[in-house]
Amino acid sequence: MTLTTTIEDQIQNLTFFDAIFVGQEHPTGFIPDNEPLINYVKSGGSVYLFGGVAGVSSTSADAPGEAAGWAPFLNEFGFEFSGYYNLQLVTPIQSSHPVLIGLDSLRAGNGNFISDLTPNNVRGRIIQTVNGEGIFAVYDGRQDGSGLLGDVNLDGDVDFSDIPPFIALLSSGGFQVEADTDQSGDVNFADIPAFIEILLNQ
Ligand SMILES: [Ca+2]
Ligand SMILES: [Ca+2]
Ligand SMILES: [Ca+2]
Repeated sequence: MTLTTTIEDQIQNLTFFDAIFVGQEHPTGFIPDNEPLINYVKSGGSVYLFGGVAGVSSTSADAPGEAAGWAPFLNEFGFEFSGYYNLQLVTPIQSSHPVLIGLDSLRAGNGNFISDLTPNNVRGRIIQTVNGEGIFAVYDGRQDGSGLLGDVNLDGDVDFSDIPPFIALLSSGGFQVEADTDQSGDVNFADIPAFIEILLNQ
């Protein structure tokens, strides 16, 4: 594991890392060029981005600046940070998403809430809320696709032609975001009722 506190230098050479944990630099408020991070994710890299860094004191807190600084990266994957800090500390976890398995609660610490700008594209989505606001979100870029729930054959709409690939996926035990209709983080028989409901509502 490589720990660096100089993101200015490292941001241009990300392929060196297996995964990246990154946020605004403290206390300078520096936010690196988002473009290398976007390219890193698109080429298969994993990034954990945290918000709520603020400055050296509450008087230098700049939540709108922090939200704006990460907007290119977040917008690329359908998200945006709120322009204020949420005062949220310990968050009870109800999510069944795999990244949160085994957790009853998770301490965040006064960050920016996160919104999903593309509710019809579940490749990027909120996985835990607090009072209706997004506090943790994921973007799953393992495969290209529409991100439309139920569109298992990835042709941009949901119809009966999505049934055979859905059944094939159930049999194979594979994963695809579009087939995970109950948004649990895996594809299994529990996804059948929601899949049928989506089909019938088309
Ligand atoms: Ca989305
Ligand atoms: Ca389809
Ligand atoms: Ca599921």
